[in-house]
Amino acid sequence: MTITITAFERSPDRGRGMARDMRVRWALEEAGLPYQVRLLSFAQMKQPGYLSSQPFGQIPAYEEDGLTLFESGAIILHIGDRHGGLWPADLHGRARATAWMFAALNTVEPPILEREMPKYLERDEGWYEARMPLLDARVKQRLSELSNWLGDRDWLEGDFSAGDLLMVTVLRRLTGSGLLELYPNLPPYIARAEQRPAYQRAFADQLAVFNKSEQTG
Ligand code: GTB
Repeated sequence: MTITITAFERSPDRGRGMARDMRVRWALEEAGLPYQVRLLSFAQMKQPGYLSSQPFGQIPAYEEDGLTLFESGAIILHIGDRHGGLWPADLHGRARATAWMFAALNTVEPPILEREMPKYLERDEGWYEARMPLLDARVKQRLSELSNWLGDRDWLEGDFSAGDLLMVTVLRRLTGSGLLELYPNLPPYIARAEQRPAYQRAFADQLAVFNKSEQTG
């Protein structure tokens, strides 16, 4: 069994682990699976050959034993189903972890991305300053609800699961915004996850790719 994922040959996040290969790398490390990485330029991601693996020309894509997958959430569901290690063995435990995976991707991530995009793309628009408080408020609403659920738990449900893995990768997008710190249990939650050996290995590996790309120009 050989697992191959795709990633940026030079990540625009400069090795901060914000791109979506990070969550797949982390899941593979949690599951104890070795994997290879195929590095792609932006131009290669848009080639017909790659679009047959990832229809939207994005990273990550995933290959294993003749199966090609795209969408980081679907990839992580597959890793957990096929190899274990990402949620409890019982059906209810899997269902609860899956609910949190969808919550991360479908409920918490969208307002975070909606807030982030204008910062890069629409800063010069006349409405930018007026719109940001509204986008901040939508993020804060979700963070407040998440913080209330988490309370003094270590993880969203009992033990660490792929729900936490995805939630933390989503929350990390807010690093430096000052919003996470408004909810005192969220920064320690993220820090707990980042201390996991599997996270640290995944982070180091993606950072090494970026550092190498800097050296080779
Ligand atoms: N829903 C898909 C999934 O979860 O797999 C989304 C995949 C996706 O958005 N991939 C991005 C991509 O390939 C990279 S991760 N973009 C190229 C394109 O669409 O042409 C998104 C990302 C990029 C950069 C930063 N950053 O610089 O901080 C963070 C996240």
